[in-house]
This record gives sequence, structure tokens and C-alpha cells, in this order.
Amino acid sequence: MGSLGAVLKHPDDLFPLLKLKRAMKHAEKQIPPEPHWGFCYSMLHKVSRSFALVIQQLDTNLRNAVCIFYLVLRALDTVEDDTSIAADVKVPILIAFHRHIYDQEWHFACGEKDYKVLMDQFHHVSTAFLELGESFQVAIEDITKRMGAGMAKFILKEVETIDDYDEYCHYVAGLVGLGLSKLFHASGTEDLLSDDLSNSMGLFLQKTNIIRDYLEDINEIPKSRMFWPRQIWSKYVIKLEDLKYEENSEKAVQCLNDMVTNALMHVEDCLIYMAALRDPAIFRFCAIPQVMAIGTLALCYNNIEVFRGVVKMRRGLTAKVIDQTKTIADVYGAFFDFSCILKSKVDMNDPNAEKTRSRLNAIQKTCRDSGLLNQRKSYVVKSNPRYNTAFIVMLIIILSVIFAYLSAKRTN
Ligand code: IN0
Repeated sequence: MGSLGAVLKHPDDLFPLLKLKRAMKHAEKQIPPEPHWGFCYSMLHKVSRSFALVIQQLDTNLRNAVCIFYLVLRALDTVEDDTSIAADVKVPILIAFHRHIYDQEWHFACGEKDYKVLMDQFHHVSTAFLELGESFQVAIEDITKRMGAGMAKFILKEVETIDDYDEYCHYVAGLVGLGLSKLFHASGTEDLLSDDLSNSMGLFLQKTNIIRDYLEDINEIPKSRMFWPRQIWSKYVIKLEDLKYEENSEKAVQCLNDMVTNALMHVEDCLIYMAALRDPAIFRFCAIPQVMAIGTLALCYNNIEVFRGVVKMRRGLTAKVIDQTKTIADVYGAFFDFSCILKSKVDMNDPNAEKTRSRLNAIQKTCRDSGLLNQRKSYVVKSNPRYNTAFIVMLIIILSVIFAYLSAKRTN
């Protein structure tokens, strides 16, 4: 659907969309004048537009550390993802990456488009990294070291079991959670949250990405690696790529629902983590991707389109999430609403229906037990009455003008 069509169908998306556009324009203008910081912030905006906006709202020192952490991880990811690099070249680079970030001379040509520029001009990231406080540097180095080693391990190994899946997601995303918790603590505003909870924050995001990106990943040329665990998909098909063929639609959706149910396991940890945050900007930084993730799972669940094309939350709903995720009450509200949507999609004939329902009931219980559900405007299941009223008022005004014009014409 075109953007005009989408807005007409969801008129209450209009204000958040306009607000988001304005905020993005404003954020893009705030690029620091120093060339290395200028490069880092422009790059951040290029590789992650809406997320860059949320990073921008953090306090200066933490913002700089998160920006560099994000770019270092993107660079590591670019090396891991580049299928044109032979394993015997790639593995030593991944393992030594934590040392390269201290070396302003180091660069390695790989990746495409913006990622190629990031890799070619990595010295800007190193220069900025060396200006961070020591505790920030130590945290980023430690995570880069552990992540590089983990990625190297999985270059040579497939994701077979659910334990492998959790281990791989720990390296590429759970460790990001551990690193961020250290950065938040080092900034002086947060307690150091537990490794387990921090890990779950990353796993929930990464598993959602892996589910959503099935088709994009399986169709990649040259062939990319796949992260759906054999232990799950082999219950439904013989080869992972069989899920995309029309004759296997029923099995494909069952497998997809199994994967979503697996991802939902992390939700309660994520809610505990977010409830423990104190700083409003850090809270928003953490909560927005989490709400987007549960929204994406609600969209993907029982949806054959995951195997046919791109399934993404519409831009207006993303804008609404960014606009309306401010407090833990908003988060409980959103998780409750998206769990309702998920629950309504559970087909009793699905082999995991019972398990999925019980996960969703547990999530909804946590949200209800917070005692905060009634404080929110339900913004996902029902539309926001404020915007709807505005839309109805506008419609009445337009109709009145047309009516007045037609009546005037008739009397003349
Ligand atoms: C992230 C995470 C992220 C943010 C906040 C708290 C987190 C705690 C634990 C782990 C990760 C956390 O968020 C981003 C979100 C993002 O980049 N969104 C994209 C949208 C998209 O579809 O890709 C955007 O353009 O807005 C995230 O996905 N990852 C990430 C990477 C680095 C950092 Cl510092 C924080 C990637 C990943 C793999 C899930 C960890």
C-alpha cells in the first residue's frame, strides 16, 4: 500500500509520522563539527535512521559511547556477513577485531554501500573510540572480543540445536545487551543489571530479526548462512528452503509459529529488565526496539507472507511506537495489546497452540500484575481516541464546507 493509502486507512498515524519526520530532520542537522565524530554520527544516521534518533536523545557521554559501540558492532557484522571473504581470512580478523579498534591505521576493505564506507574509513571510528572514557572503552573492547570469538566459532559451525541457536544469538545480540548494561552503569545513572536479563534483551530482538528475515536470507546470492535451528524446522520439512514452496504452506506456518513461540520465552526477562531502568532516555532507548519486536512477531505469527515477501510493521505504526513509548506503563500496555493480537491469531489446530497460548497468558499476567495497565491509552488494539476525534472533526468541517458551497450555488 502506498503511503497515502496507509495514512487514509490509519488516519491516527498521521501526527506521529509528521512528528517523526520533523525529529529526524532535526537530529540529522545535529552532526558534530569534528571530522571523526561527524563521520560517526552521519554513518549512524545512514545505517539506522529511526534508531539513530533514539540514540541521539541519550546524555552526551553515553550517546558517544553507544554510537561508537553501534558502529564497531556494525563493522564486525560486515566482516561476518561478507560471503566473498574466505573463512581462513575472516576468522583471524573476527578474533583480532577488539585490537583493531585501538589502531587508527587499521582498515579492511569489505561490505557494500554504506558498510563499505564504514570499513574503508574505520580510522574515524577508532579515533572517536580513543576519546571515550576508559570504562566505556574497556566495556566495548571486552564485548567486541567475546563477540568476534563467538562469530568465528559459528563461521565453522551450523546452527543445529536450540542450544546452538541461543548460543549464536548470545554472541551476536545477547552480548550487546551485556555491553549496553555496562555502558549504562559506567554513565552513572543505572545499577548494573544482570547478565541473564541483559542477554534476554538481545535474544528477543535477534530472534525476531531471524524470523522476519527468512526469505531475504534464504534467497541471498551467494548463499548466506541460515540461523533457523534444524531442531525446530526438521519437525516440519526436510530442507530449510522447502518452507518457501507453496505446497508446504501449512507446515511452513506451523514452523514459523514454533519459532515465534520460542522467541516469546524471553519476554518476561525483557519486561523485568526494562522495569529496572531509571533514566527516561535510557528507558526509551531500550524499550522502543522491544516494542517494535513484539509488534513484528504479532505481524509475522501465522502469516504465510513471511515466506513470500517482506513483512514489516507499517511506517505509521513504527512512528506511533516511537511517539508513545515513554514509560514502563506504555511498555506493559503495548506488550499486552500485541499479546492480545497474537492470541487472536492462534489456530487451535496448530501443533504448538497450547504452548503459545500459555506463553501469551504468562506475558499478559505479568502486564496485568504490574497494576499499570489501566493508566494507558490503548494504542494498538483500539486506535487513539484523540487522533480519531481530530479526524472526525476535520471530516465534519470539510463536509460542512462542501455542503455550504453546494447550498450557496443552488440559491444563486
Ligand atoms: C542494538 C539494539 C538494542 C537497543 C537497546 C537495548 C538493547 C539491549 C540489548 C540488545 C540490544 C539492544 O537495538 C537495535 C535496534 C535497531 O537497530 N533497529 C533498526 C531496525 C531494524 O529493523 O534493524 C533501526 O534501523 O532502527 C538492534 O537491532 N541492534 C542493536 C545493535 C547495537 C546496539 Cl548498541 C543496540 C542489533 C541486534 C543484533 C539486535 C543487537
